[in-house]
Amino acid sequence: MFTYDRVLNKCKKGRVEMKLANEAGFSNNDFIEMYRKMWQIRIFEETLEQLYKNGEIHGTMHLCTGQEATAAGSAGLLRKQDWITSTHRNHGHSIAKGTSIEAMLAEILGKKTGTNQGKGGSMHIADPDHGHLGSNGIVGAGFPIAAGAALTAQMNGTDQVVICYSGDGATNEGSFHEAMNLASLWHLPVIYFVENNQYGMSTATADSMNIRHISQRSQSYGIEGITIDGNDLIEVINTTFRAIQKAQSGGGPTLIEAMTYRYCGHSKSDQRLYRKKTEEQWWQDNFDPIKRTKKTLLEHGILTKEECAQIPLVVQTEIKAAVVKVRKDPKPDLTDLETQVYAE
Ligand SMILES: Cc1ncc(C[n+]2csc(CCOP(=O)(O)OP(=O)(O)O)c2C)c(N)n1
Ligand SMILES: [Mg+2]
Repeated sequence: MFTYDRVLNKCKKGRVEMKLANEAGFSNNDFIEMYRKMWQIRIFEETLEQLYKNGEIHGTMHLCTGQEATAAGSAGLLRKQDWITSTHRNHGHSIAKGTSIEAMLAEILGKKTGTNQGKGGSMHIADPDHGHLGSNGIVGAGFPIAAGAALTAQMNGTDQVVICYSGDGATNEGSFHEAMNLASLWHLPVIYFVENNQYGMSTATADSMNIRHISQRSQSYGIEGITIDGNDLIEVINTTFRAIQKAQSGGGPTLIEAMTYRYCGHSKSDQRLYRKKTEEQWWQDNFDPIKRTKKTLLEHGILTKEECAQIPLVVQTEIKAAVVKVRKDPKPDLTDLETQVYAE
C-alpha cells in the first residue's frame, strides 16, 4: 500500500520503493520529471491557443489545461511497451506517454513531419512507437480498442498493460459497458481511467447520470472502482501504480474515476455560458494541479523556489523553438493524399 507520506518520506531519502515491472524505482528525479511534464502539457496547450488565435490551426481542438495531473501521473508511469488509447482531449496523454511535442505540433499544424504525417490533426494523434494506439474523435470508441489491446497482451503472455482514457460523458455510451463486461470476464490487463472534468460538452455530469460516482459503475461488472482527486499528482500516481501492479499479476481491470476540471471550453467554439466564472476561479484557486505539485516539491525539499521557477521557463523556450522549426516544415504532398489512409 503506497500512501502519500510513505512515497514522500522515501522520496526525501533519495529513492522510493515504487517498482514498475523490471524498471528502476521511483526517485526524486522521477517526481521532478512529472512536474516538468505537467508544465509541458500546460504550455503546449497555451501555445496552441495562441496559434489558433493567429489562424495557424484549422478545424477545432480540445485542450486539457487544468487536467495535467491525471495524464502525467498515469501515462507517466507506463513503460514504452505499455499502451494507451486516448480521446479527442488527447494532448496531455500523448505528451505523458512520450510522444514528441514537435511531432504533435507538426501534426496539429498539418505538416508532413507530424505524428500522422499531417493528415490526422489534433483529434487523431497516434504514435505506436511509444505505445500510443491512437486518439479517437468518436466518444467511447477507445473502450473496446483498449480491451482488444489488453487481450493481445494476455494472449502473447507479455506483462504489458493498457490505460484507456475517457471522459465522464463517455461512460454513458454502450461501448463502455460492453468493454467493462468483457474486460472483467477475461481478467484483462486494462485500466479504465475516466477523467471526470465535470462536463460533457455543456452538460454537467450531475445532469447526465443518476449516480454520485462513476466508479460505482464498476460494481455491475465485478471490477474494483475508485474515485480519486485527479488534481493531486501523488494520489493519481499511487492509484494508477496499484492498478498497474494488479493488472500485471492477473488481477484484471480497474476503473479509476479521477475528479478534475477543464479550464477551457469544450472546444474552440465554446463560450462556457453554461457555468459561472466563480466556479472556474474556485477550481483554479484551490485545486490547480501544477500549483499543488509545486507546493509538495517545495515542502519536501525536492526542489528550491528558484529551481521550480526555472522549469516552466525552460519548457517555454523548448516549445517556442519547436514552433519556429515546425512552421518551416513542409505540408503533405498532394500525391500522398491516399497513402496511409486505407489498410494495405
Ligand atoms: C459517439 C459520439 N457522440 C457524440 C459526439 C460529440 N461529442 C464530442 S466530445 C463530446 C463530449 C464528451 O464528454 P466527455 O466524455 O466528458 O469528455 P470531455 O470532452 O469532457 O473530455 C461529445 C458529446 C462524438 N464525438 N461521438
Ligand atoms: Mg467530461
